[in-house]
Amino acid sequence: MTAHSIAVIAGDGIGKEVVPAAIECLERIAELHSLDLEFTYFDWGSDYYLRHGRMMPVDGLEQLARHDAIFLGAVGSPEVPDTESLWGLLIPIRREFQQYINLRPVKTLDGVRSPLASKEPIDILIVRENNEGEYSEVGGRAYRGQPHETAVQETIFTRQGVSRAAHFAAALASSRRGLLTSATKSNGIIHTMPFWDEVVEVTVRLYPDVTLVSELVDALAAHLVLKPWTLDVIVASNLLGDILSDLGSSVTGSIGLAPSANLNPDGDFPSLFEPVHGSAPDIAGKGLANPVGQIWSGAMMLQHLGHPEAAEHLQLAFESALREGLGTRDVGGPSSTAEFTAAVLAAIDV
Ligand code: GGG
Repeated sequence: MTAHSIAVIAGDGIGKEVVPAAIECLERIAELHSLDLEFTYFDWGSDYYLRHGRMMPVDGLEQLARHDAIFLGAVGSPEVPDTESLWGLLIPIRREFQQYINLRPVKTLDGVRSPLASKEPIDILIVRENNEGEYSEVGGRAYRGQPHETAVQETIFTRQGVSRAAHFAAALASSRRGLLTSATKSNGIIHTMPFWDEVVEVTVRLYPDVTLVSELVDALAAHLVLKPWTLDVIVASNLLGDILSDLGSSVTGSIGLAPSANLNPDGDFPSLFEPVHGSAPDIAGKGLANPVGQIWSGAMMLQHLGHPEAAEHLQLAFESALREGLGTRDVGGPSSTAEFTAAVLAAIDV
């Protein structure tokens, strides 16, 4: 039996509902595929912050480093400043463990009500650069409270950072339809974005079977809404990738569907798997949360841990529950979080 130790952080809001739902499915899959998944639970997040003044303990990263993977729900609470919840937990994990790729699939799923339901199937992989770019702590505020108060925030791109994201995306495109679209805004952002374009172009030249198209992000946003089926792999900076993936998943039906893998492709550190959505405090505790993004993230984790058959089994199970029209309300279905999870468990056993 293969053993994997998995650190579980349900976090905040609907994270506390979708993580247990996904763990139930993972446990059933583990049983059927003879996998030994050892889950260790950490009560870190905004409640922990309200008790201790920090999102995780001082040695939190050291504790996580002992695990093979991290399974996260959501972070963010109305009672804690957003900067604290993100920079106190998720961003340090992504950085410490060199999870420089955030892979976010955007895919049409049968049985999901979508604003674009009548069009072609969508199958896009968004590769978001995950360690630098617009998510930078370089900057500051001056003259607080005065009329000339000023805020400065620097964007940081490094040749190494852009190049490794471009390599990852180009290799993916090469294994698929061979089309790589790079999101940029080089006409307005005149230093960092042309540098991004230059490094991506030089890198992708090493993949002769990949066609690179650079699109201004505003045009790409429209493209994603109007003709998403013509896109294959998208590579984008930290902020642009985040925005495009929320948009993409909404086009396929709901942000609640979208999974993500924060990958350390070099395998030196644990990777982290989380849905794209946040903590959604407005629906938390009501049984309305869609657990698909979390369950799908679990399938991506199984794939990453070297169990493609188990991953596919889980993927087919939630796709089948959706196809039967048993989705949650956000995708036009009748189910609560628990009812949909029960439908996935039943599909696993078929
Ligand atoms: N699923 C994790 C979560 O809570 N994400 C919300 C969020 O705003 N994440 C920021 C980011 O991915 O940059």
